[in-house]
Amino acid sequence: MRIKKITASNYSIALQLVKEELGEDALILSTRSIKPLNAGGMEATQVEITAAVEFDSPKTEPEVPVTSEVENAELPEKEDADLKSLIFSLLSRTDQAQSMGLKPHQFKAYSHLVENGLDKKLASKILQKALEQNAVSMGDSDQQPERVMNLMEKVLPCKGEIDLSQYGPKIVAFVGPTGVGKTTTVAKIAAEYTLRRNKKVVMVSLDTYRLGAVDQLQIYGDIMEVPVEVARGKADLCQIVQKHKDKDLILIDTTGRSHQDKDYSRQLKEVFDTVGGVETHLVLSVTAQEQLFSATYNQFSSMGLDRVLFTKLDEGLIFGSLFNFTVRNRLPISYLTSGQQVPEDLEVARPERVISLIFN
Ligand SMILES: Nc1nc2c(ncn2[C@@H]2O[C@H](COP(=O)(O)OP(=O)(O)OP(=O)(O)O)[C@@H](O)[C@H]2O)c(=O)[nH]1
Ligand SMILES: [Mg+2]
Repeated sequence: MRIKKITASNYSIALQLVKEELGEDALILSTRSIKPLNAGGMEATQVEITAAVEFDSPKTEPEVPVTSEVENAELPEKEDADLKSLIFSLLSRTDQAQSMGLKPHQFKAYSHLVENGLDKKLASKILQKALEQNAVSMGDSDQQPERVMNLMEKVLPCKGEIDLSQYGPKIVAFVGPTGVGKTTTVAKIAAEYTLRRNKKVVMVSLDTYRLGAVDQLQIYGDIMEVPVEVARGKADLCQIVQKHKDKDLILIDTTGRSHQDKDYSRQLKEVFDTVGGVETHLVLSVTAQEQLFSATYNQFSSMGLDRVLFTKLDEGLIFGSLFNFTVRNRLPISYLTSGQQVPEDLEVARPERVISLIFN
């Protein structure tokens, strides 16, 4: 292996020099900004890239002078990190994968994961882990997708269906942004437990905010012959829970609110704390931007979320964001929905299903 330090006035020149000096396969080991020795505060900051190449490749003489030994004063860490991320984005995907220590035969899997929305760092970690775990046999690139899929299945938290094994009624509330499918999902779950499992279910609407919200739930209730209650606050909800203490499952539908409504989760928490023992499922639509997932998580996390439920799989294009969100926040997935039909388009989340979505 040949290691070389290249110094230049900016990263794009330095990168060009690395390629000229060490060839296209050069691996970037580190980058930093430096000030030349004796810089009296007037001279321009330079950048340094340390790169390596496994075998010597043909090189051409650089057009810009290269210095390899420069005593230096480093820039503040944040600035250095920004520059590193800038240079990282300038690299081709192959270079990026190489700079993360991935082997050539892992590039394909890495690219596939990233194209399907997986966070680059997570994708790299998964592949590195797969390599560690299969250090001997990993050379067999044909089997790599299965190995990576198996590993991803193991780290993806899924908690399965609502568990009714506890004594007394199970209370489950569904919270999340507007229009993600909370009410429809409540109806689907009510139908599953009433019609298919013969359980006693009640649906409660905490949504008195939006016109027609109660009617929407009531229509489902009438069709399925499942009672529907409306709670206007914590006292109402306590009474309803008391009234239905003989039921197996109490499903609470809530108003959708924008992630900017910071006070909303505090209000809901107050209501649920008064009732006690409420399991909370955050409902997210896979059609939303990943940034909205994070903003919504920040909005609701203080109330104590127990599960995440993803809707509108039928409208989604790429599914890496499910993995990113769930693994990052360690919030287990409960259900997935993939259509408007009640109760058909509901399934209990299983890791292999989510991972197969990512791998198409
Ligand atoms: N394609 C598709 N549409 C869905 C799915 N789930 C719900 N919908 C549709 O999404 C729209 C909104 O559904 P709602 O259940 O009213 O959503 P909500 O979260 O209760 O909305 P708000 O109460 O206004 O916050 C409706 O047209 C549903 O039929 C799904 O899995 N796939
Ligand atoms: Mg609703």
